[in-house]
Amino acid sequence: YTSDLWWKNAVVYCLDVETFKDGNGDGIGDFRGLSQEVDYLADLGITCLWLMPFYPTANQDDGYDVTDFYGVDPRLGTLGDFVEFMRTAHDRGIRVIADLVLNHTSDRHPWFQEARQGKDSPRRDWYVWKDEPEPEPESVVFPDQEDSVWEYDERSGQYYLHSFYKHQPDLNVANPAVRDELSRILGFWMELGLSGFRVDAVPFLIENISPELGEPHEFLAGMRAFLTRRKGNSVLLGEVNLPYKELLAYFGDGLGDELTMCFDFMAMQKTWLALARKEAAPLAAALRERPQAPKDAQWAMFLRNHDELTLDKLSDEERQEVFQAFGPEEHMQIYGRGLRRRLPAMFDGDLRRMKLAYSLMFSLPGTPVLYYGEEIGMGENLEVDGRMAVRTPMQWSKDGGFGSAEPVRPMPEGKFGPEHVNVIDQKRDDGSLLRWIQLLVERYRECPELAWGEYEVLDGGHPAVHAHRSGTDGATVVAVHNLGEETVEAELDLEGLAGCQLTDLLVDGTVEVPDSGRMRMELGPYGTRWLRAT
Ligand code: TEU
Ligand code: CA
Repeated sequence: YTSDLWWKNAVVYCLDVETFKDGNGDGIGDFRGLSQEVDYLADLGITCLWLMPFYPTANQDDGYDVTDFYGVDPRLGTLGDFVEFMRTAHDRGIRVIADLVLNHTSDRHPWFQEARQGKDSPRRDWYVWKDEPEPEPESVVFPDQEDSVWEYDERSGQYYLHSFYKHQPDLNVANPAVRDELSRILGFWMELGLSGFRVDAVPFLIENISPELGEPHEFLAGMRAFLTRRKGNSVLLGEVNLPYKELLAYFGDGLGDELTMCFDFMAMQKTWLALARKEAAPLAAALRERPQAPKDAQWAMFLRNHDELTLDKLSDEERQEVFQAFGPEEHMQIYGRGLRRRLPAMFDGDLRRMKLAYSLMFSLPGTPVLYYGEEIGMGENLEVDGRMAVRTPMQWSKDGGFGSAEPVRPMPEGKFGPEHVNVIDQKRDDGSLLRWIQLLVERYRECPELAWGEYEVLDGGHPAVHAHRSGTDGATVVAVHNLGEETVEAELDLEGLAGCQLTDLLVDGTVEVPDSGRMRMELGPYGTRWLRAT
């Protein structure tokens, strides 16, 4: 488990500098505030931070509309504050990756302002222009974006492509000059100490590269090679929300020379369906279908993210099952394909079920990615429009504790407000979600076979039981989860472990596998166990 493949069993934590901690009393989170809380993240056991975009921005898509790729949004601090934060994180052994938003810029980026001066602008073909709009995709990504991906620019008399909102014109990545500039951007931030990037909207990024201009995947392989030349063992964590069979190409197929890691959107969505049904089958089926990531690559496992639960891989009726199971209708505002709820609200504070969900996610083969606040069951504010409803300020103490000023962003209220859900209270409570996740992180990091090992989905002997084993020649973990609220008896066929003493990792006990290799165990409501043989 050499460190140069650190991503294989990292524990990634996603946060937005703007909503984490305010260090200068203006009510907006910043790098100075974040630096104050790196110890908190180290105590949690986090090994890698994914920072959402912190570049200068028009701030019309929470930073995913960049106006300068080589700077820091002045609201969040200076480049000096950024470098100081990087040192603070590295001093505690925490790596940092940044969100790389290369599919588009803000329409206020100087490059676009120059390009739209006219058809003969030297920057014109840094973007994608047509005299007539080309065919539209069958659906746009976000329900609140324009329903066309072509916008007519009066000034220069042509349409420009925008895969997302019209204020986000797509860069023309087919243009070699653009690809050179993208390399400069990667190089700049790598020089400032990053360990890689989370790559935004990858399928959209490479869609403009037509085969005659070199394989679209050559672009990703080129990016990976560039990073490796600049700094070995850096990662490209790709947001590729596609079915498994299409997704494999983004790893670089058998070579594994493109994206280092890909989010497992399918397992996330099937996990929610399994949790809704209180049945393991949907998740077991997905994990059995999932191809092994190439040797030096890895799946990134998650339950929540900043774009909400898109659940777009579920059928309409399956999605309704999830919505019905996790939150009273009157509170639920269905946001297009997504569900504007955070995890705890969906369990209505049922701590046992939340703990089960995280034990499942952390034990699934791959690298776990937490979205900030999940570790304390942070709520949402449904009065806030769109995806910003799940991007509320971190809740540090009963009075919020965000900084010396009231946070500019609205806080959650009611039973998920800071008076009920906050870091300080949960640190003091042995039974809290925070302490549970700390335990899961600690055990996960002790068991690299959970991430590296060959895994096999097991028959748990009961519809509500999800079980799988992950092992290498040195160690094996058998993880067993009761997805329902009835006590059940699981029955596992643990061939090869007959007669072994297993360590019960979540309760510090031991159990012995019978000589038959068939193991029975009772699991209480939402009961979960990680059993390790070494
Ligand atoms: O989101 C892109 C995105 O959500 C799509 O990849 C989607 O998952 C897919 O098309 C569904 O099939 C990223 C960021 O996460 C989001 O916050 C930004 O708003 C967006 O890109 C634009 O930068
Ligand atoms: Ca501030």
